[in-house]
Amino acid sequence: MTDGLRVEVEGPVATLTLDRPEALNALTVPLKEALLAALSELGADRTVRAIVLTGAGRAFCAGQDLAERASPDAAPLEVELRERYNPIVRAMRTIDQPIVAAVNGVAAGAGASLAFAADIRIAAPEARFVLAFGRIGLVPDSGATWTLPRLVGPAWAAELALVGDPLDAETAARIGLVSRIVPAESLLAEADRIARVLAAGAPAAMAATKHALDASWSRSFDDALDAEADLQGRLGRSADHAEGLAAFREKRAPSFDGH
Ligand code: T3D
Repeated sequence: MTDGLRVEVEGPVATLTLDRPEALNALTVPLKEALLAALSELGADRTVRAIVLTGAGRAFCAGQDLAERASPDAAPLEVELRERYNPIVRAMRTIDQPIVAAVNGVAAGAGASLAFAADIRIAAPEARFVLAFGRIGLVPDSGATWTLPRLVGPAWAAELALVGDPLDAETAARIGLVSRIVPAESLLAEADRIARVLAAGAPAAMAATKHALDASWSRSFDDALDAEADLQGRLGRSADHAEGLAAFREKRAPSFDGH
């Protein structure tokens, strides 16, 4: 445990639990620093192949800790964003491992932005997303103005960001913000199962897929076709591709070692 973050690594899957349930896992400076450090360390650890992000207690994350923000010592907002929030969500998008957000309860403000920055989101029926920024006179941040329209399209992004009504899990699933709803008692087990499926994939292919999906937003169709051909050429020469083909021929599960 470090400053409100629990890091558990079991084989190829790391689970990061935001663990300040008394404040709905609101983000303090120590928690943000611990989260960034954990993402950086795990991102560099080739034995970790997938990451689960979740919250302890009844919330996923209530965003910035507002008690800390009220302190006269708090950094100006733009500094806090540039030095802490942005590096966290940037790390989530740039590390090679896919991240599964298990949204166990309310995800508000930058807590929602963290969920949006994951690769896959699953939610408990109790989950809700609150773009709480407007209520306190701020804009969506920590990447939400970029991630949200890409996840749900411009119409729902505008409704969520401007109207700001809480979005329940069922509606979140209907509009594609979460892939599925899982009973609370099995949410973490399901997130772990998905993470282990991801972890069993060829790591270079997983990473290339994650980054190609992100890059697609700033590419033309022709550029995406070119990029796919380049990636396929590189991956097609990999030992993991040969292993995948051999496993198919031999009717067994592949064992990818990342080469
Ligand atoms: O540095 C920067 O500021 C820049 C970055 C900004 C990004 C942001 O995240 S801005 C948005 C900050 N977050 C919010 O505005 C959300 C505030 N919280 C809420 O609106 C509500 O708490 C929730 C909708 C999340 C949940 O409502 P509810 O009714 O389920 O719970 P509650 O009773 O409001 O909260 C329970 C406890 O958690 C309560 O403490 P208490 O009274 O039991 O001692 C409450 O104060 C605490 N809590 C909830 N959110 C925060 C928090 N404590 C600190 N910071 C919070 N964000």
